[in-house]
Amino acid sequence: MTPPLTASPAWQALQAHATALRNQHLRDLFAADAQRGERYTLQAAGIYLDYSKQRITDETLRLLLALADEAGLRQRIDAMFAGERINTTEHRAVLHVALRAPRGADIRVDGVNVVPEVHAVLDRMAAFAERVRSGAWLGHGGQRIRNVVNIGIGGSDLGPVMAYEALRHYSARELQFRFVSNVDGTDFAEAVHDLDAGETLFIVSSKTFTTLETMTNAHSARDWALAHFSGDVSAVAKHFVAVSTNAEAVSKFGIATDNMFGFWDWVGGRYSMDSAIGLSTMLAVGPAHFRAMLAGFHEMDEHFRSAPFAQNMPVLMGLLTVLYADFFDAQTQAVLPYEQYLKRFPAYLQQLTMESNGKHVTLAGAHVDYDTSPVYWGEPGTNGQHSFYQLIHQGTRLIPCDFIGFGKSLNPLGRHHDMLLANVFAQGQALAFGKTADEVRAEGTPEVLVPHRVFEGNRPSNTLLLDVLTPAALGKLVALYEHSVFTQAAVWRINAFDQWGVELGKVLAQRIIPQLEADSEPALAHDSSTNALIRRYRQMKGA
Ligand code: G6Q
Repeated sequence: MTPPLTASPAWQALQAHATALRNQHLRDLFAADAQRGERYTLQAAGIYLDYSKQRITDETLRLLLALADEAGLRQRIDAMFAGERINTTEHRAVLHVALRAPRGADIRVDGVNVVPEVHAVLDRMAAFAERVRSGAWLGHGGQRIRNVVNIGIGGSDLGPVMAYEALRHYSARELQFRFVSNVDGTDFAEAVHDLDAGETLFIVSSKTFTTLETMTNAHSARDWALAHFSGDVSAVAKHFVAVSTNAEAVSKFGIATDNMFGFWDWVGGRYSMDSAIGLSTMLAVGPAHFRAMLAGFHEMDEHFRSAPFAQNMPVLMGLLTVLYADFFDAQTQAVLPYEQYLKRFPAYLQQLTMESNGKHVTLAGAHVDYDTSPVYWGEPGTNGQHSFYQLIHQGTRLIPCDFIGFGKSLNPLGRHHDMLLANVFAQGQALAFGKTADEVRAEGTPEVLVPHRVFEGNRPSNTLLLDVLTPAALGKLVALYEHSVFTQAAVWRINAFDQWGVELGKVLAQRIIPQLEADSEPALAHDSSTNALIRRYRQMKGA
């Protein structure tokens, strides 16, 4: 029997090593090695990673790599690419890598090559996108489509929103894009407030086509559109398309399967922005840019699959996350893109990382006795600097940071970009090296203020540099984090591809909905708090 992770030789060795490591300061590590800032760097798929400001030595890296070997990471990677059903609790293969495999590649599920199907859907999406973008696709009343509203939630929303914002520079400006996810009616009402239904296309994006929020919004959208067309249901065909794996439910809703773009059960929701779920992205940026994004994803996939672990960027980043979560007690991880277009990237990553690795049992069902995913969070720079960075610099918690910067701006404007990048470098520097009491005193600071102005430093960070935010660069970046998450899960022996934790609340809500809607006072048998809240709400709404 395999010993528990915490009893394994690699884990134990790392634990012993980390005790000494925790007392080492980055100032000393840099002082001891003039080459450190160049040695602990890596270039892969056009991304430059500087991890020299991590609290590591050669020995730490050796032990982390041993942990990856012991975890069977190589075999896990091979199993994913081979289409094995590594999502064991749902008995599914995990093949988002097939979504971006080039035409002609061969990736099999149960002996069937899925790549031709992937490209067949991409081709249909492209033909549709071209028709809408060129104005050949007309609304029911003969108007050109000017507004695209994606209705979806979770994995069917966060990727599309993030990618739309990230690639806005490349988008067709004559089309407006809106995203509706929340079951709060305000989300839908505000999204369509100023839109003309005659020139609006809805994409109902739902893998299952049963999700409460999405179906509720889709029905409201249908009502809203049909009100414009005096109830003429034939208008649905021109104003609604679906992205789903559930053809039956799609046609029941009234969307012809001709207007449905499919995907497969081996694509997890949070790994689906590069499937047909990315239809809004393709409508925005066009098929060529979408394919360039897929090529970027693929380049990182190939790097992850083939690079030795010591030079494997997602592997190193994943292992560093494990190091801080389990050996430095870091509770969170900040992702700080210095690129305005990536403003929704942290929100996207929250689902990717936390829904994947927020797990408390191993693949075998045993309760873990170590921490799994940290909380991921962040905001685009430099805004965060004027807000929560205070805590990162001088608070009591260790928060590893990923800084993401680009060599060129898509909107070069005077000195802006140099100032932006100066801030990236300055923040990493301040976090790592801080400012000692002697340095503070030397500036003439009154003694009483010295402790307040000391920066302890020794706060770790990665700096990721890319050339410019292209569709390909976005693909590379997303794949980098996907595979970092995969690496973490392999070490933690958890299933990164299920999400049972979102089920309970959904089931309970289904029980409560009729109690809120009932005409007469329902008999309630919940706990006393839930009972009282339901009664109070019924009073508030005047039931
Ligand atoms: C993602 C999750 C979840 C899912 C949504 C929407 O990995 O499974 O966020 O994407 O619940 O599901 P549907 O696409 O089925 O509506």
